[in-house]
Amino acid sequence: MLPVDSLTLPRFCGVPTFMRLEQNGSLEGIDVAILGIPSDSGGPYRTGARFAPNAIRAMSVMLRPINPYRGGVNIFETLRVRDVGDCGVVPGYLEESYRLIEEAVTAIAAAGVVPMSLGGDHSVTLPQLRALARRHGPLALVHFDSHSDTWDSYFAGLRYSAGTPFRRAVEEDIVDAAHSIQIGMRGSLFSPTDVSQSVELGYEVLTTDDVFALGAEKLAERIRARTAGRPVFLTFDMDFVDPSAAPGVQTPEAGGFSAHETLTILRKLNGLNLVGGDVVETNPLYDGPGQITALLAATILSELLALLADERRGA
Ligand SMILES: [Mn+2]
Repeated sequence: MLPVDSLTLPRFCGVPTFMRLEQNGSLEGIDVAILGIPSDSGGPYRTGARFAPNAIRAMSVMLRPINPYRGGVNIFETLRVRDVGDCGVVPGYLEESYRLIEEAVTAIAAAGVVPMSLGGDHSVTLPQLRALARRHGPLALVHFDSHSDTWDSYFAGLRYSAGTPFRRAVEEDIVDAAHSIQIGMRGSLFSPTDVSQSVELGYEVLTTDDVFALGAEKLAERIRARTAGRPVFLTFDMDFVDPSAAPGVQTPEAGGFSAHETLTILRKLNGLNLVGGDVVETNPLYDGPGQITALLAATILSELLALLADERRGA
C-alpha cells in the first residue's frame, strides 16, 4: 500500500500514478481513492482538462509522503490510499459523462472510501456531489475558485457546464448552502449580480480581497465555523491561483494568490469532516514551462490528503 520509494527507485522509472501509489480499480482495504475524471465537456472556454489527470500524476512523482506542515504526518502510514485510475467519460456529451462519474463515485462511497478526484473541468464536481449526498445527506461545500460557478445557464440555455454546478447543487438540495463557503472570487463581472447571486442562494462568499484582509489563520476559523462538523466536500479550482503560478487553466483570472499563499491557506485548514474533494480545471495544453500548474495541482491534492490524515490521526 505504500508508494514506491523515490530514494530506492528513481522518479522517472515506471508508469506514473498519483504520488507513485499502487494503481488498480479495487476498493478493498483502502481509506482514500484517487480518481481521475478526464472530462472537459463542460468547458465554455479553453478545453483540454481531459488531459489533466495524467499530467498531474506525471508531476506528482515529485511529492514525498511526509507533510512537515502538519506535525510531520506520514500520509500513507495514516491513510491507505490507492490510485484507482480514471472513470469513463463520453467526450462532448456531458450528461452521459455525468452518469459515469456518478456511478464511479457512488461505488467508492458505498465501499466507505473517501474519493479524492483529479478533474476535469469544474462541471465534474456536480455528479460527485450527487453521489456523496446520497450517502451523507446535503454537503457543506468549501469552494476555492476565482469564479462563483453559480450562473444559471450558458449559450443555448445549457444548464450543465463548468459555470453552473453550484447553482444546480443548491437546486438539487445536495449542497447545504447555509453551511457552505465560496472563497477567492475576483475580477470582472458579467453582471453586477455575479457575486450576490451566490449570497442569494445562501452561500457565504469571500472575495480574494477579503481573504488577503483576513489572513490564512482567520480564514481557516471562518471555514471551520461555517461547516460546523457537517460532511464537507472541498473543491479546488486551479484558477483560484494567480495565472503567473497556474497558467494552465481554462479561465485564468489576474490578481490571484501565489503558490505559497495558496499552500499556506490549505495548510492552516483543520477541523473539517472531509468526505470528498477534488482539484479541477488544470489544463495541460496551456501549462507553463516545467508543468508548473500540474505540479501545483498535485501538491494541492497531497495537502488535502495530509489534512485528512491529520483529522484521522487526531480522531
Ligand atoms: Mn470553477
